[in-house]
Amino acid sequence: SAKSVNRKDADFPIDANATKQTINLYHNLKKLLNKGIMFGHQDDLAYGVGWKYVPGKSDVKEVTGDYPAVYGFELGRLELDHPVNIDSVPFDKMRGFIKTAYQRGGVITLSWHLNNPLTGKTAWDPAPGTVASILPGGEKNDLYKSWLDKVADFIVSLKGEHDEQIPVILRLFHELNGNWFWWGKDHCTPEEFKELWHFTISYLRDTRHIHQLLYAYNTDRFSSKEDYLLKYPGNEWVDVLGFDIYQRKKGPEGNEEFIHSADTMLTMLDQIAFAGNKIPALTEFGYGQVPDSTWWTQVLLKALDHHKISYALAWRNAGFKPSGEAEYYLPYKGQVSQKDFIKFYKQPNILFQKDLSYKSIYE
Ligand code: BMA
Repeated sequence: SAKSVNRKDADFPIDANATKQTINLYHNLKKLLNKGIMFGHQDDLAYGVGWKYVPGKSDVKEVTGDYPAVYGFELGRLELDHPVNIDSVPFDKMRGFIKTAYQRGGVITLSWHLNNPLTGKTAWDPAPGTVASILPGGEKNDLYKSWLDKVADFIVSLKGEHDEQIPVILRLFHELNGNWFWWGKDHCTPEEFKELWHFTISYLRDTRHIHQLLYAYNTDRFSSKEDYLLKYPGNEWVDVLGFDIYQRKKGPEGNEEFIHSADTMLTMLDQIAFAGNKIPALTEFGYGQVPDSTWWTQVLLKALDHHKISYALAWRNAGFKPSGEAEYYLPYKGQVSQKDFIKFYKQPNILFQKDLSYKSIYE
């Protein structure tokens, strides 16, 4: 006899009214944990090293012949009604990239480096009291709600070929244990952070009735489970658990440090996610300019290999900035780690687009 399932106890997204495709995505992400780790890239379809907005182009595709499985995009400046985001990607182009990626069975995740609503400066302006100011009763709560409305409108505009809403993993207030963003470590209390999280999710889900989202909580590097969970909003409020990690130190010592740190944190993340029935992911990673020709198989793979995580998202191939400085985290054609990246690509447990399909992700 079919007993009715209590959704609170069952394995579902935190949004009890999530769309069919969103629920399917949630279950498929869990299923795929047994198959491998999906490889992701921020702004993959928008630009790469030495190019911008070439239809169909992608640095990952140029090197491997395949697209990533996960596509990250960024909402920063949407809150200001700007037509282009913080990294100069026009929002109407982004909508097109997201639709393309979705139709081929790619997973979409969005980050948001939103400005500081109290000072009007950037996300990197950690003015004291900013979080408190946007909570209900705070002087900037109305402004914050108007920003959430813009994000909501954009998300609602993401539709597939049958007018269905495109599911998105929304990665809010990332790297919350670092001190660089206004929502960061010393700039709000755990209570304030949790309230901000609850308010934001409630606003999008219950006030704006958006039901195409999975919500990702993600820290920067962390030292213990307690550290990771210090401001955790609770299992009722999060679908995906992750952290961000970058290799900063070059050479063998830097490599060892990265493997050890990533491996240690992934072990803790695996345990926390398993206990809470959540989806673990490496929500952002990179080694700037990948100066080590075998970094993919000798460093990253060693850190990832024993872990069941849903995806690993490499940060953006911004290329050469006006300052002359280059920012990229994946090889492009001719880059020193290109060959090794192909070797990494061929690992059976590292999944790119050809390993997946619309059916295996959204049905
Ligand atoms: C940072 C850098 C910046 C970028 C920001 C938001 O890590 O890549 O260049 O503007 O992310 O995407």
